[in-house]
Amino acid sequence: MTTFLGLPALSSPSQPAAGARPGAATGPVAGRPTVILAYPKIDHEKDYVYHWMPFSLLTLAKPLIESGLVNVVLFDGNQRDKQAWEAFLDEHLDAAVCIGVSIMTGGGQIGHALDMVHAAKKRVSCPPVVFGGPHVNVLSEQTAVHPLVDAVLTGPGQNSILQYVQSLLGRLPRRLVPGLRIDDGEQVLTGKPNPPRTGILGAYPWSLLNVADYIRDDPTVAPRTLNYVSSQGCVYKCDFCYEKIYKRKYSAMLAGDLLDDIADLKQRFGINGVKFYDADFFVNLQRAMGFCDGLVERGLDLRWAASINPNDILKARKKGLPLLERIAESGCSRLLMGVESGNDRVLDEVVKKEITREKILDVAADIAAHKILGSYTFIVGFPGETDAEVEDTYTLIEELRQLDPVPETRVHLFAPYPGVGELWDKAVAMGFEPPDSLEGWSRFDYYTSLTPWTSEETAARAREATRMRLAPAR
Ligand code: B12
Repeated sequence: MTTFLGLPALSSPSQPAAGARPGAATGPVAGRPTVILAYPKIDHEKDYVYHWMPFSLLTLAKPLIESGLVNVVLFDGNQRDKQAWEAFLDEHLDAAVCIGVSIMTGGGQIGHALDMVHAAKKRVSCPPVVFGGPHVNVLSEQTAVHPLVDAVLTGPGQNSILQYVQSLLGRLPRRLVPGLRIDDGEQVLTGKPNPPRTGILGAYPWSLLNVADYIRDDPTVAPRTLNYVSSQGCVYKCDFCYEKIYKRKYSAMLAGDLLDDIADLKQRFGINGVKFYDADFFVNLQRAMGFCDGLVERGLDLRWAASINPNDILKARKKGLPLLERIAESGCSRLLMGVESGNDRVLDEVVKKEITREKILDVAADIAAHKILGSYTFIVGFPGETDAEVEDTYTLIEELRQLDPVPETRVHLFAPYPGVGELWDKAVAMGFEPPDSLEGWSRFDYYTSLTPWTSEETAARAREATRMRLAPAR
């Protein structure tokens, strides 16, 4: 392992301090080791027009930069190609203390990750490669044993990456690194647990990326829309969902901090739309209302979109909070909601959605009455789901499409997420054979029929019922 002499003191950061306005200069400081963070390409759906920011890695970069211990550089494989990765390695590998790679299951990202690491490992100066991200959080062991992987970090990376780097620099014993797992073939080294509470997000180090590359014309939001993530985790129990790994713990930015960040982005990059990619933006109703009120009070004049659980709307009603009014007044143009099924047995027993078909229709009508575009997603092909139950989903879609504005609808095929919920066990018991290696997972495609009980006909019907306003040009 490379050793570094003359390391700067931990307490003397010269890169921006915690809470500094995002995007303040994060230029490299001479003599410091570098942490390379890599976001491998995702093979987007055909005709996909959007650009996504690697918020996972921006979140990790923050504590590293704030420590003053290392320089951080970020490579986004969704923006740059293989040749650019080679040039990036030429520039940064010699000073690198490690390469951190983020992977999620599906979308071919794992395969691209392996290609990138393979290219790095061909070079003599390649430092340890550590994997993290949603796929690692569900299959850490399988990832850790892969020959191209030196270590994995499970759980929220902002609470482990600095400690991992410190351990590489000989400043911290490995057993104190949260979520660490190293499998060198002879022994397995594990660190202390990394709890699911993620801590506060936001004030992302934007200067690690060219923000302009991520601004897009979104026909459902605004011509200059940027993505944003303001919370992690979710309090609901939906049995198919990856968010269960957070054990229903939810961490979110305060409304004021979020507004400060958004105002700053508007001022510096001229954005006029924000699309939130929080699992559920509205878990904390007071925060959500505070955000809406703040947008109006500050005169930010933005359009925005976010995901909501139908129960958030019902809870707000119970508390007498005018949630949808405020959402609409503050410029929200679109609410995305996982409806999952139109059948009450499936909603209750299979999905554990804690909602009924009748209430979904009620909530969707309320959204439409506020002139907000509803975007509803469904899943068909659950283990044990009958044809009649699937039919209920399609009749619900037809009913929803009578609303004005006519909602978007998207039908997904059920894909078992490794290790998440009873549904995974049921799927395996019913003959679903999960891949047993990273190579296998790299070919796992959520948009084709994955389970033995799902026919090509079912898949074709789901595609047909998917009606989204995707491309601005259309
Ligand atoms: C935005 C997004 C996308 C974007 C791309 C993301 C990007 N940056 O390029 C798009 C739209 C392209 C996308 C696509 C897909 N996505 Co997606 N996506 C998300 C979403 C909504 C937000 C991701 C995010 O930025 N989160 C915020 C950051 C801060 O959290 P994070 O990514 O989890 O990272 C934390 C940890 O995982 C860890 N970590 C992450 N990377 C690393 C790396 C290292 C080294 C370390 C130490 C730690 C670490 O630390 C981070 C900070 O706490 C999540 C759901 C969610 N709310 O997280 C789903 C999610 C990641 N997507 C998921 C999936 C399955 C997909 C798809 C494969 C399928 C689908 N139907 O959506 C497709 C792929 C497209 C295709 N053709 O097949 C799943 C992943 C499940 C899994 N087991 O991996 C998620 C969790 C959604 C869900 N609840 O099911 N997605």
